[in-house]
Amino acid sequence: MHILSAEFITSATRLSQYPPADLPEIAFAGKSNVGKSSLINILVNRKRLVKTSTTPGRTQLINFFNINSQMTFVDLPGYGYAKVPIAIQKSWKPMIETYLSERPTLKAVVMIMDIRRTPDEKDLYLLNWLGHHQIPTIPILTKTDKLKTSQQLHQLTLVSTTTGIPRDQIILFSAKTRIGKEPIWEAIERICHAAAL
Ligand SMILES: Nc1nc2c(ncn2[C@@H]2O[C@H](COP(=O)(O)OP(=O)(O)OP(=O)(O)O)[C@@H](O)[C@H]2O)c(=O)[nH]1
Ligand SMILES: [Mg+2]
Repeated sequence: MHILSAEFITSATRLSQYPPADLPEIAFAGKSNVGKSSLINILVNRKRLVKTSTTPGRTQLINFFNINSQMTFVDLPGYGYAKVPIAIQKSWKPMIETYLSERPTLKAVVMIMDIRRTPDEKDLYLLNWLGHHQIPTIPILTKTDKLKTSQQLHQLTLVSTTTGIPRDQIILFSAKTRIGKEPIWEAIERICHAAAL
């Protein structure tokens, strides 16, 4: 994908604040601090289109980005960080589930997990929820630069077993080395293309 433009559109918490649903949309989901915003920046070749942070729970709104006037990327707030105020933690579920179930142009969710961790009940809940609602899911294991190749393969097997996702469908990624960038774009373009038919 050749990126000509990548621009912030708006932030939202409620349905009434979403921008018009006029382009195929890809959402990025995962735990707080897992690297969602970093992954989006790499995909669109921008250093700081999306704010990243070492403080987990920074992205607390649904952020919409226009990519090439061709598709919309949506950076979803991360879940599962204990230090986020309880009121915000509680608002996460309805906020995300409303977005995921009510957005007519949503084509796929890029589901990002840390390669060093075993998916927990929150990850599994979201994966099941997406499957139940028949929303295509692109599973990513990120921060691969933190592990040796042999450890990466070990974790890949573990994640595949825990989630039930076949090994060959899980994409290994690193925002540091940029490995996995092309396979993620291919998966996104395949889904957008298929949805357009
Ligand atoms: N080594 C390494 N660090 C990464 C990678 N991806 C992200 N990080 C770091 O992880 C931290 C969190 O990254 P973000 O992209 O802000 O994570 P996020 O999922 O958007 O976080 P929230 O918005 O708080 O939910 C930052 O310090 C990033 O630099 C990666 O692939 N490798
Ligand atoms: Mg973020």
